[in-house]
Amino acid sequence: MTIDPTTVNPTDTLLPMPRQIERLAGTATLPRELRAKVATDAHREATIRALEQLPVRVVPVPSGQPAFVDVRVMPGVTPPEGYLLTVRADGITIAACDPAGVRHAVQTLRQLLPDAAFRQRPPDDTLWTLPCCDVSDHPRFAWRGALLDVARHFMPKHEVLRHIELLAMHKINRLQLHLTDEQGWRIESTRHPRLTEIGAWRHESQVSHHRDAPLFDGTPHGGIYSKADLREIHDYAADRGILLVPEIELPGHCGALIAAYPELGAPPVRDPQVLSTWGLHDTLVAPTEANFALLASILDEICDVLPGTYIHVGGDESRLTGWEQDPRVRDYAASRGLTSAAAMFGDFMQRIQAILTARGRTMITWDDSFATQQQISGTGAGDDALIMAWRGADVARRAAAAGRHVILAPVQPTYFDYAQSDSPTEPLAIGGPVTLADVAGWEPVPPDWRESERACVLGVQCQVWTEYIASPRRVDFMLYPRLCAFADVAWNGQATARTPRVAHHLGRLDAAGVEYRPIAGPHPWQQGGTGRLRHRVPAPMQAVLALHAQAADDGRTPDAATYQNFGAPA
Ligand code: TNX
Repeated sequence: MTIDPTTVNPTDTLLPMPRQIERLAGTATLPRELRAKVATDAHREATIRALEQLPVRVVPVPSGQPAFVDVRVMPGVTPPEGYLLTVRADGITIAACDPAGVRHAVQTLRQLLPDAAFRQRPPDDTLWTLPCCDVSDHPRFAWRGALLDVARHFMPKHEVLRHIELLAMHKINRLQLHLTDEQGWRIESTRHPRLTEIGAWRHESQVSHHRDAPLFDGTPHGGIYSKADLREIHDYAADRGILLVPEIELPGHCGALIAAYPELGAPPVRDPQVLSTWGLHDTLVAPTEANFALLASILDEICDVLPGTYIHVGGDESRLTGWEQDPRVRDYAASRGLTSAAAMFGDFMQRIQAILTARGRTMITWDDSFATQQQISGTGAGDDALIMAWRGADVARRAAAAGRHVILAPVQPTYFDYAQSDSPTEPLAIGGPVTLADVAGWEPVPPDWRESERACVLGVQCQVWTEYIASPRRVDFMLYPRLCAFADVAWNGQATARTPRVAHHLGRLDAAGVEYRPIAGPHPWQQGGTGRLRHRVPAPMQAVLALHAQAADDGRTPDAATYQNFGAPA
């Protein structure tokens, strides 16, 4: 299906596309003062807030009085997050089983209006007309996530809030904030102030591609979210139906943490620094009783600030050789009868899980951690931590076959830090390409999976890692429009019409002020030119990943030399 912009029918351009939509004769026009009635007291405030996304003034009215919009929240009326929407010339009804469903219905309504409905200050002279229709809708996946890496490059709070607004527009319902890594620790701590005094900034950043001679910008970079900021981000997201999932990396990707508290590092590091280079590094957090006590205290403080169900604790890309070189770790392992690196890693993750379970939280890890568990126990079953599978469908299927809940986040095609085409007009990127067509054509669960394996798939997630993405403008460029196609996959829009709908949807993004990459290629000012962001041929990521898959399944992480052979980050 192609969408002809001259005869376009808004019901053909929705993104994500609802399950069922029937266009009826006639149109409705929103009154400038939108009288809204909410049947359920419990959800009145949330509903009014959701309706305020529409470009008119919302006036709540008590039951018994005439209203243009009538909202009912009734358990069981749809599957979770679903809604029934009717638009008639004389009024609109929304029925949903939960407040999330109401919000999604309002997002659909907004897309049925002219694109100007997406302006922060909608124009006064627009007639807010929409087609009469019946919509019946609910999502395919319960987990429709987006990861934003604020550790490699800090993004100011107001930009994170704006990012949340855009995710909600696409019915994304999870924001994983990658808050800690080698290159930065972003969370205020009262108990452990060195975490931000030391860990929240680095002297400079690597601006050279991993194939070039190292080049640094000589400019300090950093940033902190105070506890109040984080709580605000959490609440702001929750108001929009998005659950904030903090990611605290352990035991690898911990350079900033170890710079702040060097006693955590294994092998011992004399002058640990927040790293200004990208790629894999050798130092891990050492498993010792004292270190677990410190980690418990750090995680506890984060749990005090963020009430969400899930905490992601990384577990990826940990080169275990670091532990073997540390006598403290050898003593710890001996005291617990741990005889292999894999057993030590499994034990480490279990202890972190115990800390989170005591706080009523569910742990999430990258799939490397599952692969290690599988080596130890043979199955990897019997653990309720969620597995986020980044290395592809094979490891995801193994986790699902073991009865583990899985979130599909494969590099191809959900790594939106990768270049969007192989054209030299694309600016520097860490890998790729991942094209819009790759995303639009993605079927997350391969057809040969068994029913029992499919049932373990919680959902899907896309990621923006920010090694080479230093500003929110660049985040927009990398995310849009690929995120639009991703959102449609996550919700279950019709694959055949996906790309034309994305093209049409760009008008809404324009109105919202999103600096997306045009489908035909980057604007001149979005290209790398001849400067630091000049285009480079990306590393052969499939080969790098195959290497990763093999190494993680063998219980090791590829060493720097192997990486170098691929020209990939070391
Ligand atoms: C792999 S996915 C990583 C990140 C990098 C990303 C770059 C994963 C669990 N680790 O640390 O930022 O690749 O594309």
